[in-house]
Amino acid sequence: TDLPRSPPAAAEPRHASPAAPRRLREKLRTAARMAGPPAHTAPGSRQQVQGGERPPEPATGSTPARETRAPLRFDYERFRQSLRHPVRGSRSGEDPETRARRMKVKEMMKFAWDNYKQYALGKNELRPLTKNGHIGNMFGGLRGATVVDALDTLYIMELEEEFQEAKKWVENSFDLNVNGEASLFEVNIRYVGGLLAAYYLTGEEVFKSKALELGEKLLPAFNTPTGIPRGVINLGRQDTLSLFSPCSGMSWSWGWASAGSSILAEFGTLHLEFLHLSELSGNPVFAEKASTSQHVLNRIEKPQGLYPNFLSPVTGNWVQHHVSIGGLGDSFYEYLIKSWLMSDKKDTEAKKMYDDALEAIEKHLVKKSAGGLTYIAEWRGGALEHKMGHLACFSGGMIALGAEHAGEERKQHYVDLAAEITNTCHESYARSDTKLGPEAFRFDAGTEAMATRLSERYYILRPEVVESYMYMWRLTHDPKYREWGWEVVKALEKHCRVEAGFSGIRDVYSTPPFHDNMQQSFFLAETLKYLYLLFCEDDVLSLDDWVFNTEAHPLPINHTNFK
Ligand code: DMJ
Repeated sequence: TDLPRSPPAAAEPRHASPAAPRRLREKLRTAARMAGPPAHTAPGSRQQVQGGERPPEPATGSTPARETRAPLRFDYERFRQSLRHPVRGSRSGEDPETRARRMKVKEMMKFAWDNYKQYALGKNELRPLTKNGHIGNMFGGLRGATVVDALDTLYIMELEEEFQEAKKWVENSFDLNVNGEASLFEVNIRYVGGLLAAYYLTGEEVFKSKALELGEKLLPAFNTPTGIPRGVINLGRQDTLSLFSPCSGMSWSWGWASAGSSILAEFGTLHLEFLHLSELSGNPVFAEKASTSQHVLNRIEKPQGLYPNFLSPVTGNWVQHHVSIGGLGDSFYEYLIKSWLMSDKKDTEAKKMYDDALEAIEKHLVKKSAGGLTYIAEWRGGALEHKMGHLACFSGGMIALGAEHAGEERKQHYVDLAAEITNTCHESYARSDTKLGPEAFRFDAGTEAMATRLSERYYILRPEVVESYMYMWRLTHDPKYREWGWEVVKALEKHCRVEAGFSGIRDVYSTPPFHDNMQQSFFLAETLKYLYLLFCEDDVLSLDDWVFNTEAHPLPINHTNFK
């Protein structure tokens, strides 16, 4: 999802402990299988307890952060043996054109990184026109969003020197001792996801320990009556609450979200990362927290089978009936199918929720335009808005991924649906002057797949359309997806590349474009990674071994039949 970047309006009181979720041990059985012997065996040993104040206690819904230290030593070598393909692939027998295109994307990544490093290292994002850094207000005082988001892409592209530069920054300069208001969602998908992926790819302990430390700081957000987290969290340590940092560890709802509600795509986009935090730490608390949201959502009544975007973390009721597979809803659906895949198809609750949700979406929201383009509309309290956001274009890829695992009788249907949606998103690019797509496009008043409002004409280097090309390529091997990806590369080079990096543009229908002076961190994490993978063999970050979190950070599938 993508949310207004504003601080919370007002603090609300911190709530009592959530209901304890069930099936926790079951979820962690897989984790234990991949883990080696405990790092310390003496019961009640103080060694692993931060601050050495008291021994670890069994995790509960209200476990405070300092009790989540790792009792297990994760067996990294064993994990590597469980992979079915070499991470960076075998690279056999490819054609020279595909290789050249892949190398071009690699060069773009190097250019984006080098400029970030030169002008903005340690800030969150690069401003490529003014050649300085941007901090923003989403990450609660954390810095280096671009470094953490870029790590795995640099590694996969074999940009070794640049990867070492990024790693060195994480080792020496990445400070988690901050005390500001952060988006739980953004910190999770970019920082926790980026660090976890970097650890799984390289085995470097620094990434694991930073991911676990940061994960602990997010836990107070879940202290609500339902266990559904609030959207904003103060990253200061709860136990250092004082006159000087009175908000440490407190959480809020976004000021703009109606009636103190939490956002579906925010609290529904934690599962992949949090299960891995439990797997690496051996502490079930993370998995418990994420599973609670899934169980609550499974149980709650849904209007016509659809999931509205706003839910009260206090009452557990829907707050507003706005349904969207784009912003505010998007990655919730994505995490259902990926949770099932990541669990080696054991999390049947997630799979059923995905199947049912997709059926309801198809029944109520999927439409065909007069010109024959399939799109997914939005739903506001019963009325359809015939609009698709750029964010919603990830759904072609998601449906493609799910199609592979649908029953034989549904498989072709979903392959076709995924192809049609991806085609529509491609049209939104093809119909613009820059060959890049707008933030939102509409199907009304004779308009098809084009923005009708000035405020929806911008492109901020988003990945969703090329993400779908990548999944569709892997599913069908239809060469048109590589051609479409190459069109995007050319358009980025022509309209977004500036002297010191890549910039978003304000209007995709006007050339030469006006630049927005922002190189978003997700451009390095996602857009360039998906483009690169589009020109790779399928065994590079194989979908047999990995799921991508919503920021394109690869997290491993827990192969349960591995001996
Ligand atoms: C990214 O941070 C993630 O893909 C998120 O799910 C949606 N918004 C941006 C990219 O557009």
